[in-house]
Amino acid sequence: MAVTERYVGTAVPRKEDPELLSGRAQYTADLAVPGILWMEVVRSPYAHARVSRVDVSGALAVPGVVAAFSGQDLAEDWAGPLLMAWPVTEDINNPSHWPLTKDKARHQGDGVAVVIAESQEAARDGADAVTVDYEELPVVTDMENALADGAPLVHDEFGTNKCYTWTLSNGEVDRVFAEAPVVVKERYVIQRQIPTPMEPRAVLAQPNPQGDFTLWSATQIPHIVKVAMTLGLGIPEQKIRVIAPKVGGGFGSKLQVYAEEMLSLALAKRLGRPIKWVETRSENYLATHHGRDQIQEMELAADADGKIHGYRARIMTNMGAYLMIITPGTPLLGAFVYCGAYGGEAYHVEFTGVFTNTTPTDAYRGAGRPEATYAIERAIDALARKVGKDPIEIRRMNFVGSSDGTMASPGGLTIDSGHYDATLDKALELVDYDSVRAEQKARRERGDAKVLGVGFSTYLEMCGLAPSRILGSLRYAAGGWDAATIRVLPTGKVTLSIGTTPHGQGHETTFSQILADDLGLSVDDIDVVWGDTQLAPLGMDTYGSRSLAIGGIAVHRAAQKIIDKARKIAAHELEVADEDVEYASGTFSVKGAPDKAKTVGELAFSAWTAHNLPDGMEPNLDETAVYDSSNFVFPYGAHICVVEVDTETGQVGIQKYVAVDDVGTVINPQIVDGQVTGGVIQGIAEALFEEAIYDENGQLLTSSLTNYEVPAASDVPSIVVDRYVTPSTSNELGVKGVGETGTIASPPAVINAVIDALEHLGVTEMARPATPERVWRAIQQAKGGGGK
Ligand code: MCN
Repeated sequence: MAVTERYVGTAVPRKEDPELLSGRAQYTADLAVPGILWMEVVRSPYAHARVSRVDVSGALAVPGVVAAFSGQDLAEDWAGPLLMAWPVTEDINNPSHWPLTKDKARHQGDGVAVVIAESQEAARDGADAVTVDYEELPVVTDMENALADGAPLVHDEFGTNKCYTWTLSNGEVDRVFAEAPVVVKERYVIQRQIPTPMEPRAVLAQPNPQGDFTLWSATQIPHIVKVAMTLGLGIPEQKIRVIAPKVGGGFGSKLQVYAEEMLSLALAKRLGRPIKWVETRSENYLATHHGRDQIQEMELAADADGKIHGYRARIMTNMGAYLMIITPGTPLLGAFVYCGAYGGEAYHVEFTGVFTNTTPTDAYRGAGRPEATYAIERAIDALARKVGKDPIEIRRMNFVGSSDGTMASPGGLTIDSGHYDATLDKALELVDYDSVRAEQKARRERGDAKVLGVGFSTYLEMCGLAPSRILGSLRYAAGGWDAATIRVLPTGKVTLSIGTTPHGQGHETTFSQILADDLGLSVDDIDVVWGDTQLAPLGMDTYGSRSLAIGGIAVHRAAQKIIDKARKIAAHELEVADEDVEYASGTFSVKGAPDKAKTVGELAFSAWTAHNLPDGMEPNLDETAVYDSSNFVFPYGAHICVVEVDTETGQVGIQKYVAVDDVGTVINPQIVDGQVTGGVIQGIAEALFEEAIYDENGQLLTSSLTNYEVPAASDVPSIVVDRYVTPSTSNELGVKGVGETGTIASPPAVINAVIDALEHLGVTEMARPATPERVWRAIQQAKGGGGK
C-alpha cells in the first residue's frame, strides 16, 4: 500500500500472525533460563477444611526436591496479602487472602503447600508426598443457602457470608413502581462459567545478579502485577520487571494477580534461583478465577402499552471463597446498564456479594455487562408478551433516543452517541425477517417437530475503562488512563511503546495503522513494544475493551506531539514561521511553496544530530502521551438469532445469527469482525453449552474439558457480521470498544429465540444453558406432562 493511502478503516493483515501461526511465538511456558527450579502447588482436595498439620518431610525425601513449604512456613515472606483493588463499600467484609492458606482451605484447589524441585516431575512427585491433615468442615456453594441462618461460614471472622451490599438509585423508584399499570418481575440465574483460554497460566521468576527480579507471567496486566508484587513482597518497585510474553488468550481470567506470581517471586528471592510454574488444564479449572454466577430479580414498571418508566434489579453475586483483584467490583461494571439502550425515569439496582466455598469469581469477558444485558433483554421480551406487543415494536418504542451526540440514560450515564432504530433495521434486513417469520408460521401450521424461533438483543454496552475520576468515585484503587511513547528513530523508522497488553486482540496492527496514518508512514515502518514494564513502563494494561478507546487515543495524541515538534524543526530549517508550515501525510511544506518541504524522517535525523535545532529545543523526536478519558464509550447493536428447536429431543440448533454493531470508527474491519465473531460464539456457549457445576460437597464436577462443554467449531454457525457507524463523542478518533460486544449481546438473543420457538407450546421461561434436557423438560412441563 502506498503510504499516502489511509490505513485506518482497512483490513491490514495482522502483523502478529506470522509469528503466532508459524509456532515461533514464545509463551511463558516456552521460556528457559539457566538454573530453573520447578514449582508445584499442593492444593486442597476439600472445599472446606481446617488444615491442622502440613508435613513436607515426605516431599523433601523425593530425589530432586530442593525445598517445600506450608502456608505457615512462608507467613513471614509476605509484606501484604494478595491484591484486592476494588473495595466497593466502606464496610465490605474483606478477608486477608494469602498465597497459601495458613489456617483452612476454603475451596477445592486452595493452595496449602508448595514444593520446589530440579525438574517438573520431581516437583509433582514431591507435591504428592506432602502430607496434610484436613479436618473437613460443612460446605456451602449455593448463595441463597450461604445467606441462610446457621450456614457454614467461609470466613469465621465476619459472622456472615455476606460480603457487601451496594446500591445505585436514580429517580422516584418506589412511586414509579407503585403507580405503574404494568409490572414485569423475572428471575434469572446466570450460571457460573470457566473462562478457558487456550493457554493456561504460567510464571517464571528470575533473581538477577544485580539484586533485582524479572517475572514473566501469562498475564493481561503486567503493570498492575508489578505494583502488586511490591505491595505483597516488599521488594522495591524499581527492582521488579514484569514481562507478559505472548499470551494465549485470557478473557479476563488473566486480569488478575495470582498466588503463583507471589509464590514464585518469593521463592526466587529465598532460594536465589529462577522458579518456573506451568498450570495444567485441570488446575486452571480450580485455581484460575471463574466468571458470572448471579441470581437476578429484574423488574420493569411500564404503561399499559409497554412504555417503560422504571427499572429495578436485585442481584445476588457469588464471590467464591476469596476476593481477588476486582471480585466485588466486577458485577458493578454492569450496574449502569440494567436499562440497556432504553429510556425511563427511575432506576434502582442492588448488589449483594456472597462468599461460598467455590473458586473465586472475577472478570470474565463482559464482566457484569453480559449479566445486566441478559436481564434487560429477557425482561423486555417478557414485557412484550405481557402487553401483547411484538418484541421489535416494544424495543423501538423504548429506545432512549437517536443521536450523533450525547444522550442521558436512566442508569445515570451520558451515552456518547447511537442510532438504535437504524441498527435494528439493518439487522432485520440481513436476517430476512419476514421470510423467517413466514417459515416459522408454516412449520407451526404443519405441526412440524422442528420449530423455529427468532430472538433479539438490542444491547448497549459501556466500556473503554475508564475515566480515572469515575473509577475513584466507585472506590477502585487504580486509574483508568493509558500511555504511548513514540520514538522516531534517526533513520525515520518508529518504535511505539504502548501501555496496553494484547493477548489476541491485534494491537500491534491496529495501533500501527493509527500511527502510520498520523505520521505518513508504512505500517511496516513501525515496531510496537508492549507487555514489558521496563520497555513500556507506563500503562494500565488490557481489559474492559479499553485498549483502543484509551490506549489508541494515547497513540494518536503522542503522534500529534511528534507532529508539533517536527513542525517547529521544519519551520526553523525552512526559515519560515511555524504557522506557515503545513502538514500532510508525513511531509511538512511551506504554504504556497510545496517544493520547500521536509519529511518526518528527515526531521527525525535533524532532531537526532541536533546541529541546528530551534533555541532551547531538546534533541530527538520522541514523545509520550498519557490519556485519561472524560467519558466511557458505548458500543451497541442489534443481534438477531434464529434457532431451530427439535421439540422431540430438545436439541437447539442455530440457523442464522446476525450481528450489526456500532463500534464507532473502525480501525481494522477484519480484526473487528474477528472480535465480534469470537465474542458471539462465547455468548452462544454461555446460552447453550457452558456451566460450571459443583456438587453439595463443593467438588467441581465440570473439572476438565471432557465435562465442561466448550463448543466445537461444528456446534456454531457462521455469524453474519455487519456494522452501523456512529463516531463516539468521547474521543477524537470516534472509536468505541469491540472486545466484549459479542459476548454481552448474544446470550439473551439465543435464549429469547428458544423461548420464541416454543411460546406457542406455552413455554415462557428457559434456564441456561439451554441444554437439550432442559429444553425438553420445559416443553414437557408446558404440556402439563411434568418434566421437572
Ligand atoms: N478495534 C478496531 N476498531 C474499533 C474497535 C476496536 O479496530 N472501533 C480493534 C482494536 O484496535 C483492537 C481490537 O479491535 O485491536 C480490540 O479492541 P478493544 O475493543 O479496545 O479491546 P481490547 O483490545 O482492550 O481487548 C480487551 C477485550 C476483552 S475485555 C476481552 S475479555 C477479550 C477481548 O478483548 N479477550 C480476548 N478479545 C479477546 N480476543 C482474544 N483473541 N482473546 C481474548 O482473551
